[in-house]
This record gives sequence, C-alpha cells and structure tokens, in this order.
Amino acid sequence: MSSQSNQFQLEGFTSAPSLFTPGEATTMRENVERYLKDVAPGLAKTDAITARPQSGEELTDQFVFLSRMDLHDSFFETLKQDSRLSDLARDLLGGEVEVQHVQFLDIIPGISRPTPPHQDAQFFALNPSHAVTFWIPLSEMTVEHGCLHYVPGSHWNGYLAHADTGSLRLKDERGCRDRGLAMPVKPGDLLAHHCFTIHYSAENLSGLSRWALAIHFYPKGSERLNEREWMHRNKPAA
Ligand SMILES: O=C(O)CCC(=O)C(=O)O
Repeated sequence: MSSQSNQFQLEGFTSAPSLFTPGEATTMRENVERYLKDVAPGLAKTDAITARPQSGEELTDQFVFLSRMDLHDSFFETLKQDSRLSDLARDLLGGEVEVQHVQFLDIIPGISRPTPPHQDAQFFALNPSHAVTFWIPLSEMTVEHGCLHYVPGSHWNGYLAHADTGSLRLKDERGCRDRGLAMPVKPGDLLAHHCFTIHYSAENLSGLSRWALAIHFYPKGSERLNEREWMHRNKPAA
C-alpha cells in the first residue's frame, strides 16, 4: 500500500506535492483565464455561476463556480484524462475508477463566502458512498488565502446531518474548526479527500482571488441514486 493510500484510509485525505510541474500549473491557470473570458459568458447558469455578494442580492459578473468544464473545452477534457490523476485515484479507491467532470471554484475576498464544513457524499449520492475529490490549487494557498482544512479521521463517522441552506453545510459544526488541519499548498500540488471527510475553507483575507479546480473519481460501475433516495438510505449518524 502506498503512503498516500495509507494516509487516505486512516485519515480520510492525502496530498500529492508537485504532481504537476510549475509550467503545467501555469498552463492550467492560463487556460482557466481563457475559459473565464471566452467560454463561461456563453454558458447556461447551471455551468457558470456568478458571485452573489454578501452585502446584497444583486449578482456580479464574476464567476465563482464553473462545472462540467471538460464538456465545453478540450483543454479540460484532456486534463481529466491525465494518467497521473487516474493512477492516484485507483491507488486511493482500491480498484478501477471513473472520472467525473472538471469544476472551478473561486473565493473572491469580500464577495464570496468561505466554504462551510461539509462532506461531499450527499452531492455524489453513490451507493456505496466511496469516492475521492481531487482539489488542485491554481494560486498560492496559505491560511491567509483561505486554504482548505480537513478534519482528520472524520470519514470514519460516515454520513452526518447537513442543513439545507442552498449549499451543503454540517448541521452541527461544533468542534470542527478546532479539529481542522490547515492544508497550505502551492500551484502544482494536489489534495485528495474521501467523500465522508469533513472539510471547509478559511476566510480569504489575502485580498486576492483564490482559484482551484476540483475533479471527482468514483469506483467503476458505481450506482448513482437520486438525492432523495440516497438521503432515505443514508440516515445521518449525528
Ligand atoms: O474550495 C473550497 O473552498 C471548497 C472545495 C470543496 O468543498 C470540494 O472541492 O469538495
């Protein structure tokens, strides 16, 4: 078993420092810039979501979430097929895998909120719930930039109750932030977490946008339920 797989099994997350070269990380960033300018403005709202500032209801023209980028652009279609990603996913999930879509997330200081503590399992609605999220930073990420935090070992508790607030958020966040481990990373690195691992981001105090890509891998042949059916079968442990 690799040390990454060992950490993933025991703690629910792992990292792959410098999985991509600095040149590849720059190319990814340039392609996101191109996509934001040339592709995102022509997409339906479901695939390109703009920021809603904390202070008001008016939407801005700044994109904070892009989904299914691989369907709209060949650079991201090629990225998701990168064998370094599928090799790592096979190692972590322990078998053959299926790659999902490429997503982009921006946390804009003063505009978008930090990500609250949550698990990804409900989004995926898989039976059984076993999947990995790869999170690829496109800018320097320290605590000040609002880096991701993982709660080590939280995946062992299975599914926990989430509040329905439009975005997923644990109903009971008490203690999460005390136990959360900051994961500072740089472009070229990759973080990986299990779908039951509690994770959240710190507030972005850097004054700079915080860019990342996310790509999910499921075990090959996973059964996907609709969210209601999944919720019915997965009673929260707390
Ligand atoms: O980028 C973030 O702040 C959150 C990302 C996340 O929750 C995820 O990719 O599962």
